[in-house]
Amino acid sequence: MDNASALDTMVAQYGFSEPIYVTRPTMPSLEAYTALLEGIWDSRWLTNDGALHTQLEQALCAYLATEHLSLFCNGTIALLVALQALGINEGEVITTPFTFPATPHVLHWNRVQPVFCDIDPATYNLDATQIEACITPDTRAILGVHVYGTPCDVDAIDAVAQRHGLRVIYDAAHAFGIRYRDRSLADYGDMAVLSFHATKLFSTGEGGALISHSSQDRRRVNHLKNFGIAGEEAVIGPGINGKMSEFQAAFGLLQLENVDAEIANRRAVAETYRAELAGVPGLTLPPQPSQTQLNYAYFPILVDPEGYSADRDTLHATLKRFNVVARKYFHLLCSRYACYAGLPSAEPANLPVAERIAREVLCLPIYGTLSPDDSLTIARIIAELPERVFGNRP
Ligand code: T4K
Repeated sequence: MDNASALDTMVAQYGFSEPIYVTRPTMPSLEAYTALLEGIWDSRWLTNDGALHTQLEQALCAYLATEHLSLFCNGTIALLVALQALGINEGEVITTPFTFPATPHVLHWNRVQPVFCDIDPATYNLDATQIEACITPDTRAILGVHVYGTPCDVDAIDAVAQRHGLRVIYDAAHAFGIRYRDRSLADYGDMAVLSFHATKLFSTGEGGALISHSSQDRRRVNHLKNFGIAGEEAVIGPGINGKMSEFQAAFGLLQLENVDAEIANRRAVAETYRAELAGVPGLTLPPQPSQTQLNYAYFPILVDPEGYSADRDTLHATLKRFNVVARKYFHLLCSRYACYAGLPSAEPANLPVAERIAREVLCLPIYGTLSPDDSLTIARIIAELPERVFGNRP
């Protein structure tokens, strides 16, 4: 049988009738949401520190075991405000190229030049041993990303920051609910930011939060996310509008009730993938960091073209034939975007590990409502393709 017919046979056996996306939000009960909407209608209070907003902030502080949390309209504006609140609005900030565009873009919007540092092949996060070599007299901070929820080397980053008087900010967009060494991962660094986008484990449609470490910092953040307004006739600085509305907060309150079940269901999907894909030559399964309670927000695999007998792009395209829409998070590297490619630190030769991971990574579908049968089928497709289709190539 030639490759095309072998693939047709497999698609007939395993293909899905509807697309299976990389993620789907688990929706709360519409009835429960409608009940909260009725309260909003009665009170006619839609945004600006409403009752549900306050309730969600308190509930999140309790769930994440953190004290100083500010809700935001999205994670990107929260990051922008974190930098402003820490006075980082000039010079350079060391960051990773292996992330979503929001991370370097918030630096650009704060007139800060991103300095890309290579990543660790085991965690896909900033390689802490290479940070020091990126420091110049203009360096102000380190902006780490806990990619896929794997903790950065927080101790080593902290040590470098202390030695050089730098601030540490974490883009913890992927890290909701993750505990590292018995503490919320979002609690590390001078400030950290979560995303509550529709594609995230815990979602308010659009939304996010900023975690700081003192009431003073939190007050400053809250002023900055409300145009700098500190009183009826007081504007303390050039703030922005980063507020979360009551509609988002209502959704969040209901999501929070389900978040432990969501993590448990995702964990089952991750376990199915691990069991089925563990022995497949050429595949590297996601990092399993120690002392970490994971949230299973992503399931990134690496595809070594020699071992697997097809490269990542071929697997990605072939999965689409089965209606499986995996995603290449994060290809292109941010250092490859036209707006950053001219920076000396963006030179691909400086970032060999990030370049390879971006070439090989593929995030498989994972979400709480993905059925055990469907995750098993996806794993079987990936496991059987080399022998049944790719291995047949002349
Ligand atoms: N830092 C990092 C490291 C991040 O990953 C992100 C966001 C941020 C910062 C910024 O945080 P926010 O400002 O967004 O709060 C998505 C998300 O838009 C983005 O939030 C997220 N990271 C990134 C990893 O993924 P796209 O362009 O891949 O999304 P999209 O629309 O292609 O959606 C992916 C799949 O999700 C769809 O195929 C189906 C499903 N989906 C999506 C939406 C929007 C749904 O089922 N329902 C939906 O409403 O970026």
